[in-house]
Amino acid sequence: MSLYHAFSPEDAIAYAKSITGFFAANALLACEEIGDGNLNLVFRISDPQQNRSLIIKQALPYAKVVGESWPLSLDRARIEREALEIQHQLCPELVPAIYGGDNELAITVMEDLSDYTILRQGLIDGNTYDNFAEHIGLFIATTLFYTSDLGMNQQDKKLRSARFANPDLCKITEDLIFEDPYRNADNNNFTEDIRSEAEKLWQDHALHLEVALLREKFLTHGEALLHGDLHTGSIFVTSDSTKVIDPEFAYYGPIGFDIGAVIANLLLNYAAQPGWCDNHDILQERRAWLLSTINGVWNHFEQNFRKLWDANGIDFMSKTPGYQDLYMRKILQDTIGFAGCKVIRRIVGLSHVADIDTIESELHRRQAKITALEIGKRLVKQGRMAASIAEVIEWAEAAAAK
Ligand code: SR1
Ligand code: MG
Repeated sequence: MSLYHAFSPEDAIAYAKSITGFFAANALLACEEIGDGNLNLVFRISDPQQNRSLIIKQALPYAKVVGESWPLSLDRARIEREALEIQHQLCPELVPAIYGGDNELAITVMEDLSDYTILRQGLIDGNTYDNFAEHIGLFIATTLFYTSDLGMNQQDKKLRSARFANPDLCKITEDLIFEDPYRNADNNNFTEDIRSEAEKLWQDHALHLEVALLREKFLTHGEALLHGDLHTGSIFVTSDSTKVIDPEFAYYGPIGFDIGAVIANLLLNYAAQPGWCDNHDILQERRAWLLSTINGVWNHFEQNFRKLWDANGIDFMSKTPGYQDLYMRKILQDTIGFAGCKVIRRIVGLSHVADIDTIESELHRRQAKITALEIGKRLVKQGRMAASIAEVIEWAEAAAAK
């Protein structure tokens, strides 16, 4: 019989007490469920007297955002924990510590980051994080290089990729990002004031062709062990530290997908800015910071990835002159295309972003959606021809000026 049951706060406290050595045996523990994502329960268990705390994350057997009609495999908790362990080993400063877990209960026990802010909320509040681009560029380059055929034994990689097949969560991405926004799907979710824009997406065959090519890459290009859902809600920040969480969508996929996720979410915040800031100069400053951060994310990723390749590339053929440049160009183009898809899905698809949906003014909210769609479509349509990240900056500025 399966041990699995969805935890109550009391169950979470009992489990936390059973972890040897973390809390004192007689500690009076408090627990709150703080999960605000689409899929899981998240408990924070603390001993206020000793000022010690930890997080227990538990997968539910269905998508919380929709309900029991959308079953999901509990094995995603194991996948998330194993991905976190690999990422923590590669980037200890940039990933929370993992204290343990249980596959049958679908839980992971990890470091509490309550003194950090979720990057999405920090950006909505108008904060800027000057070390973020460097940190996330390093995280992406290191985790993707050392899990790819360039940086790890290629037979071990094949065995590892089998442990990260993750079909249920890949299906969510395949449907919600690469299909539903381009047809009149039941799962779509958009306001009536942008219906005509949504309908344009359904008719745009040039756009569909590019999305089909990107979808094919997502389905077939197992380049590296991706985080798989690297939006600004999966990243904790302070002014000088960054921690990446939530890799439950981890699987072997195309490298540009993770970089595209970060860039897409910075662009969504960029499109939303007039809804959060009515001072023209401050608005321009924030937008300039977002664009220079996008530039920085790509440049830090590229520099680190090339450096790792030159120093630690594992095989003879990957040192062939010219190969690295072509590879990096392909990643850039994939990154831009995936970023475009990820922007579009957050406007018309099932799951949105608070950057836009919580803007108070209806007028600004609508305008943010229109600007985001304009940027997203351009990225998807032109990504395959792009030669530099500067083009993304140019297209974002052009859409915002309309
Ligand atoms: C049904 S899950 C919807 C979205 O939430 C996650 O964060 C992923 O982005 C997924 O697509
Ligand atoms: Mg998540």
